[in-house]
Amino acid sequence: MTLTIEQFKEEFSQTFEGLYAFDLAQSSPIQQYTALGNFLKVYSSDNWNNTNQEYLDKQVKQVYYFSMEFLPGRMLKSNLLNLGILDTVRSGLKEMGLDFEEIVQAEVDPALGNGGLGRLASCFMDSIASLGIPGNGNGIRYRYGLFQQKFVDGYQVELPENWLRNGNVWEVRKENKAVLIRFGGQVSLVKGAAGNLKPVYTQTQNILAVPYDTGMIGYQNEVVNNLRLWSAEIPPEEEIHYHTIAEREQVNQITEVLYPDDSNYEGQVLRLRQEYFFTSAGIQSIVRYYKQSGLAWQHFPDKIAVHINDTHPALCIPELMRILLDEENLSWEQAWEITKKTMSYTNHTILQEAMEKWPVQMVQDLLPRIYQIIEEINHRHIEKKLLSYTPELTYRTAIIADGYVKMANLAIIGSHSINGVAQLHTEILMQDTLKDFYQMYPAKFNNKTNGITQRRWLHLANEGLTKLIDEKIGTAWKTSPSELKLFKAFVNDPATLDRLAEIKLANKKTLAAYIKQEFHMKLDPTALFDVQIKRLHAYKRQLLNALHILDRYLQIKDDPEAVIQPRVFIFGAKAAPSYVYAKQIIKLINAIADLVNHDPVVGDKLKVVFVENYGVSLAELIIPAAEVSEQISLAGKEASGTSNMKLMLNGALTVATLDGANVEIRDFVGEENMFLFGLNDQEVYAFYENGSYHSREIYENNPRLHRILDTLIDGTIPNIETEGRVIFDSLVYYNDEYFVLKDFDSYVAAQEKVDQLYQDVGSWNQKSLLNIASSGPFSADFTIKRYAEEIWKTSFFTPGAYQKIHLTEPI
Ligand code: 26W
Repeated sequence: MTLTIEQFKEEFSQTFEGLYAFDLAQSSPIQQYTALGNFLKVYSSDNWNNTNQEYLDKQVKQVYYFSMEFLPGRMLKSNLLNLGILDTVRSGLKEMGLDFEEIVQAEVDPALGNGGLGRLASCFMDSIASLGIPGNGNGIRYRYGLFQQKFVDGYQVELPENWLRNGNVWEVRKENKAVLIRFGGQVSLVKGAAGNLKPVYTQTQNILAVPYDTGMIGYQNEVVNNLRLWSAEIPPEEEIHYHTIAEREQVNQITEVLYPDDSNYEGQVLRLRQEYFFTSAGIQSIVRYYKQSGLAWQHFPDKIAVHINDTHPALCIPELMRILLDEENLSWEQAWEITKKTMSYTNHTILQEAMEKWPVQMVQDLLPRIYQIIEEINHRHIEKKLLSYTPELTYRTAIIADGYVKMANLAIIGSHSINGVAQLHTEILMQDTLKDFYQMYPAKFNNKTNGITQRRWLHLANEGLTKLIDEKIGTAWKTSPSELKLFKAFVNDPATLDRLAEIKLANKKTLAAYIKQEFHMKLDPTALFDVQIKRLHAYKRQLLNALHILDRYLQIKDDPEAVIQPRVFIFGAKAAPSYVYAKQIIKLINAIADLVNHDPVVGDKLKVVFVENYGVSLAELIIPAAEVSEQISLAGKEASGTSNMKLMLNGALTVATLDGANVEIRDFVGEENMFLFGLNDQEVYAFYENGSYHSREIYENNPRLHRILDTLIDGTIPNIETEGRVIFDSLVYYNDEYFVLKDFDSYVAAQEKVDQLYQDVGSWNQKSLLNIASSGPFSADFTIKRYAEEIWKTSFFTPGAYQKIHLTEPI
């Protein structure tokens, strides 16, 4: 199916008129965008329908990726690209006198996630569809996304994100596919006709889960998969029972807002309601779908794979058990076999404070039947494992212990596969965090290093670089990411290196223009652009970056004449609203920015920009302009990281600890092409074990650092009386939990090397090119291929079209 510019103009105009019944010339960008979205929905509807139909007809195995979070970013451009009509539509709109970029910007970026976990889920959706894997996303249609961040006097303020204000063109409400979810009440087991026990529920609260489906369009392969997000409503037949506003509100609340926390577990019942709501809805709809096939239950795992993205959807396990036992009358043994074979789980964090565990009483009250099933799973697990393992070890793996239901333990016991998200992370899980389970189930453990989609993060975000790469090595890298390595052949080609530098400069200018417009700050685009973009968390050590900035500031003040490489430090980060320390770090960085940016002695030598409201769209603007990528978490803490991969793909050089996927980045690009520093994870563990780290000694014995730290409390930085003191104390008197002071000297040394290398323009560009050329292995296409082959056992089924993705494993 090819679309000519003329056809597009004609059909688009018709769509517009049909929707709005007035002249296109009078329309707003939001209306133009809405019409274009509608046009695309119709344009891709055959593919969507055919994909569904073929999956059904051929009874192929399908994967369901359950995730509390998705961060798809704006979809217009990527849908156009994937449908192969980006250029046609762009030209058509131009001929019609419309501004394509303005239309693109009119789309809201749906912030239905916190950070890495949610964005990974969306990169995976792109790769799953692009590889032609029968796969579906399953999540929550939050009425409000992650808060909008504003800075007021340097403090983070959170505003509601009403992303559905102008509707959502991509979704299709399917009220005919709704399912009922039961909460609370009492459950008793009564003997059924066949002699088996059947639960009888009384006084439950019934909620309707209504699905909204969005097509996940594969890259030029005619595949359109499905992302299904659930919304909570009062069941029509029960309207009569909901008298008060408060009662009605309680229902809406379930899918009202995303929990804005990605690091601190809060045992709130509303979150547990959300988790059960979307897992039950998803599992019920899968079972209903499967039953259409008429196949016997034992084939369920041959047709269905359910993936649990972190522990948030772990209730998939008891929910499938419930349906198989209570509604389909299977025996426990049959149901358990099927459930285990169906489920697989990814762990995304080793932070103890992020581990989900629910008070027993809460689970019992909200989900009485589910609790009974979890209890039985736990009971059988303990009984069985006591035969082969010591009681100590066995009880450490209990799902229910100390008055809590431990979700990671449930996810592990109920799945056939458990994976970490980078080699080092998986190693830490096996050797430390989950070592008891690793001893019990070594074969369940495996690694799947994260990846990112090169189509959004290079092709769409960085058209200049895409054009250069296409010219040099052809376009195959879009579907065969390992081809990017061919770009290495140009490492000694001055013309290519010059072009690379020109493209980077152009991207820096674009970013500078945005920053000028939005934040009224003027940046010198020839300064070095240094970027740290990720959620704000102490372990990610934005503070280390801040201390280094202060170090530079003091040097400039000491010797204003000294020649120094001008640098712009760019931060993007949201802090969880309840995470006081993280918010204090934001205030500190904003205060440093205020001080530094307005000091005439400093001028262009040093600028600090903290962009407001960081998210996918801003990332698309910042990443192509980045020259240095800050990946400076304390070793052993960052499960993988994915901004590291996106920045590398766009030619930034990485300053990094050996943490998460940085280790593999080092393996592929070589340590001579990045700037490593700091303790490694073993050294950190050794300090934990022997308790020999004393940050105060560093403060006392390191004059340079002493002076920097004093600026936090001596008035050098205005308006941070409280924050400066708290942060100072955490570093000096509370023993610096994340070893910021310990790693400071080696961090500064690495940064000095950055400056030196930047003087050598040719070498810098060569390393930048090598980073781009070495980033193919971090394509989500590879990651997904490994999930599909090794965990889900799904086929690479492509309805109608020729399978376009060619994945030769990178070396
Ligand atoms: C409080 C409940 C909770 C706990 C953990 C909510 C969300 C989480 C997530 C696991 C946090 C998260 O996003 N983790 C990140 O996952 C990325 C994708 O695998 C990794 O690249 C990051 O290193 C990891 O921090």
